[in-house]
Amino acid sequence: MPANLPAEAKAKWARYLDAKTPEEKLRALQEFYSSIPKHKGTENLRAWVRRKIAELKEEIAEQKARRRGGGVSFFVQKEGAAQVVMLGETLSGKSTLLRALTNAEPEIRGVPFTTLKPVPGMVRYEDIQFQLVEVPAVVEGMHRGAVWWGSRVLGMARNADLLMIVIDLSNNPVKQLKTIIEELREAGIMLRRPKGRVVIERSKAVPGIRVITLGRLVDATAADVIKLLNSYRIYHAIVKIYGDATLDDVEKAIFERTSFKRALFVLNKVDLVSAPRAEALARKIVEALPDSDAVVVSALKGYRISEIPQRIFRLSGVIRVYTKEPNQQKPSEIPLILKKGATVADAIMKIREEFLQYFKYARIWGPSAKFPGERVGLDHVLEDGDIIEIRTTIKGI
Ligand SMILES: Nc1nc2c(ncn2[C@@H]2O[C@H](COP(=O)(O)OP(=O)(O)OP(=O)(O)O)[C@@H](O)[C@H]2O)c(=O)[nH]1
Ligand SMILES: [Mg+2]
Repeated sequence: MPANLPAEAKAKWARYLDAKTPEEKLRALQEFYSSIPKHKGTENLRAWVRRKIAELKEEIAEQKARRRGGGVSFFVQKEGAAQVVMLGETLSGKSTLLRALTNAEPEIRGVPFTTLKPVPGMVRYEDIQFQLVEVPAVVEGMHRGAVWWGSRVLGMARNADLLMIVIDLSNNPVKQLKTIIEELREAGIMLRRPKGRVVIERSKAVPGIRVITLGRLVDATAADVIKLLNSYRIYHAIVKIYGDATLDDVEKAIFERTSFKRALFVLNKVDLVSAPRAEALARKIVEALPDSDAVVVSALKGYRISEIPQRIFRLSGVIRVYTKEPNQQKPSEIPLILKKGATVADAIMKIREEFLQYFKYARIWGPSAKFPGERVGLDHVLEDGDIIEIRTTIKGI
């Protein structure tokens, strides 16, 4: 970028966003692609759209195969607070870990490429659960079709909330790390956070466009952001700005191209190697990728496996917020799952979007409250463990 797309292309993009079925999306995206002018500024965008088109084609082919009753389905419905996709070379111990952490029972045979379709399981952490999904092994060159599952696995990684990267310490771990990071990079999945980040949540319930600046807009005003979004025919959305973001970053966010992922590196089979060297490697990984985490384990012996759920929770960036009815003492037992940085408005969107229009104020108990029962507005940022009570102008609520 900057892409400086003509109005025609922007209109086509709007049509893609409104498309419902994969077939409609594919058609709209192909039309969008042909309306993008070819120059240096649109190179990345065009590459990204081509990738998206290829993925949609696969999704459609997979659906067809499923309807005929054949083919392997790669779609795993998200469950729990976040979906964690396990990536690793074959025999790194993904299935052994999945068995140790969840109730899933994937096959373990000690033979390469034993797992050839996604296997999900649930990991519990305190009062929430995460979904862990083992997928077929990472292979060098998979992004350009070295194996048939290549783009499907990478697609699942892009769709994941968090990655778990499993490394076999006993078999040239540095090479495995390089291969996996390179395959991800080629697929547009970055493990390093960009300087600024923009999240656009489209919702018809939002009256107009709300720009929430949690960081800084470097080269533009909120009015510029609204103008840009309107030029893409986006009229109802919450735009969140983190870090130092530019108008370019906002435009990238329109195309959902920021696919930064956090990863938990699980360095497995420490029972076969020197533990201090393994720990040194773990430290090096976190130094190089400060948004990631690394832990040294033995899935076979159960060594330090119990640390994994908490590390997943910390990396997932989810917070738990408990709702309370006015005039009641006890909050809900099941928490609302929100993202770190979520506001009262986000919590309301999860509970009942219509409440946004009738919102009066919220009361907060817990970590984000200055004092128990503090009255706050829609922009108040919530924290893990908060209790929230919502007051609206609707009688009795
Ligand atoms: N010594 C040792 N062996 C392990 C450990 N974890 C897994 N293994 C062994 O490594 C082999 C492969 O384990 P799997 O869990 O099947 O590996 P995978 O990554 O799921 O492999 P694919 O599904 O084929 O990609 C099996 O023989 C396991 O018993 C460990 O911590 N230590
Ligand atoms: Mg396996």
